[in-house]
Amino acid sequence: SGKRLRVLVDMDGVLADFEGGFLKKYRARYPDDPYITLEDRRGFWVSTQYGKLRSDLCEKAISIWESKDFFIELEPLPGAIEAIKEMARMDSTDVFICTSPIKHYKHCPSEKYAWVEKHLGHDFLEQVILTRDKTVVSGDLLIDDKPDILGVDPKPTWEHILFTACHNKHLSLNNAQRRLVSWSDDWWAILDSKRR
Ligand code: DGP
Repeated sequence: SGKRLRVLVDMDGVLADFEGGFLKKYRARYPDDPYITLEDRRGFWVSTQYGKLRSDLCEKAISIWESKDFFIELEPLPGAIEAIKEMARMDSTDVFICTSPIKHYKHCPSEKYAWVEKHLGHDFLEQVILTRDKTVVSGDLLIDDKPDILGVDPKPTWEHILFTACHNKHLSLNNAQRRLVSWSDDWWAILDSKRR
């Protein structure tokens, strides 16, 4: 067919190691407070699980990702940079990074652009979509580690592929939902399945 494939790729937890970066900086800043290992992480919202551990830890967790340099210093996840570069080079394929900035906007949005420039190059800034509502963005696929992606459009155009992360690996999915376990997994097959 002559139609192009549009792939939306989430940033935190899919391209950038938000969870690892968070834990490292949380432990460095609050060495005497308890923490949750990545093995024990459950639920998308880090602050919710920390708040259940001890109520004051909710705001301590938030203080980490609201700090300057948190987002720019996140490490790429294994294979992520190579995969998205290869995907962007494929014929008839348009790739966009679709990411929700936190509402504390002092550092996060600019550092997300800086991260893309640092790891993917200046030209890739053309592909960045910052939105708090991914349902209004159209595409064939959305690769994202958040289990429930909701917004004003009840019927988004994309198929959500759940990218496995420490917080979602124990979840059982609906029969229909598909996963990408890591960037070593067969993402080419998922794209192929949408081309026919
Ligand atoms: P996205 O991955 O595009 O859906 O963006 C979600 C952002 O929220 C990402 O930067 C991770 C961050 N995040 C993780 N846990 C929490 C939390 O408990 N509270 C807030 N405000 N943001 C969180």
